Amino acid sequence: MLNDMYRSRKDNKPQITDRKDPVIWSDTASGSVLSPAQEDFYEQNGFLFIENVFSADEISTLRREAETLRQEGAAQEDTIKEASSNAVRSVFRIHEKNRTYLDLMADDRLASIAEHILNDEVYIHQSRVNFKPAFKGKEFYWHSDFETWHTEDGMPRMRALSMSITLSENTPYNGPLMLVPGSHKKFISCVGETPDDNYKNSLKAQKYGTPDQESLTAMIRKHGLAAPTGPAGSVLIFDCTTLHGSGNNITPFPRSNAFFVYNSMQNRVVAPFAANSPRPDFLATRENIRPIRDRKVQMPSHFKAAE
Ligand code: 6CS
Ligand code: FE
Repeated sequence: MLNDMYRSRKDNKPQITDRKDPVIWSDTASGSVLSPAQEDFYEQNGFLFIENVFSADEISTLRREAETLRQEGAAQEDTIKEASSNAVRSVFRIHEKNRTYLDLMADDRLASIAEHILNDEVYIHQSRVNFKPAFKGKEFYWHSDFETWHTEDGMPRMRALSMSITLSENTPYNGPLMLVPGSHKKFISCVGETPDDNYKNSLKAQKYGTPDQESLTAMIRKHGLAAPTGPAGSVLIFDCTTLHGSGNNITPFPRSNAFFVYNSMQNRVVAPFAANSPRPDFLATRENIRPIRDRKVQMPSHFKAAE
């Protein structure tokens, strides 16, 4: 068993410890696709919001394909419904089910940034569309993605990041993703052993692996909150450990975002650090891990390619 550098869900009280990994793994002076100011902002805050990365035409294609995934997914295990309605909350492994999203994951506007920050070839640990539908889109409570990916998926180090592509306008009103700037420099351990098959509940409403209110209050009092908003076609890049969450969407306007989680090929998942068994492949790629540039990344035969 690899040394557990980030203990969580094993003790009866929470602990805030320092991050043991770099935020930007490459020498920031060398050939970055980000400006020095963008690099500095990301290193210090643990996220970076870039507006208007994709054109209106590209976004309308992405929205059309997301709608296809939403309708097709209805009865599949990788489609999660809201707890309080039949509305679709998330569809996972979009890069395996749809040619448009398979191409998007390797789009240079995304992949080259991930490869630079993680200083390695990368693969997709997880992909999804979170629909946060009008009126019915429910919260994603405060959490650090890495705490779950480490304890339940077996991700060893903090050498992964998420890219969220806004498929609809993210406004201050329709449940924008909120982040705690600078929280990625600390690791908050959580209390409470992981129940078996936890994902069957956590993807609807996360209860295990969420920071205690005292730690959250301390972090938010110290660092404040940010809720980047902007037009469809923007990209939010955030470190695997940055604390984030989002509230209910009670407006008539959906807040649908596509997410790709890029993980370094040197940080492939091993056995879970605090769960009895690994989560299914649609949540954490485990079989057939290949760099995204290896275009032989085939869609599994059981998914038909989008036209
Ligand atoms: O458990 C996970 O992997 C997912 N849960 C949340 C709330 N964010 C990251 C990821 O989608
Ligand atoms: Fe998350």
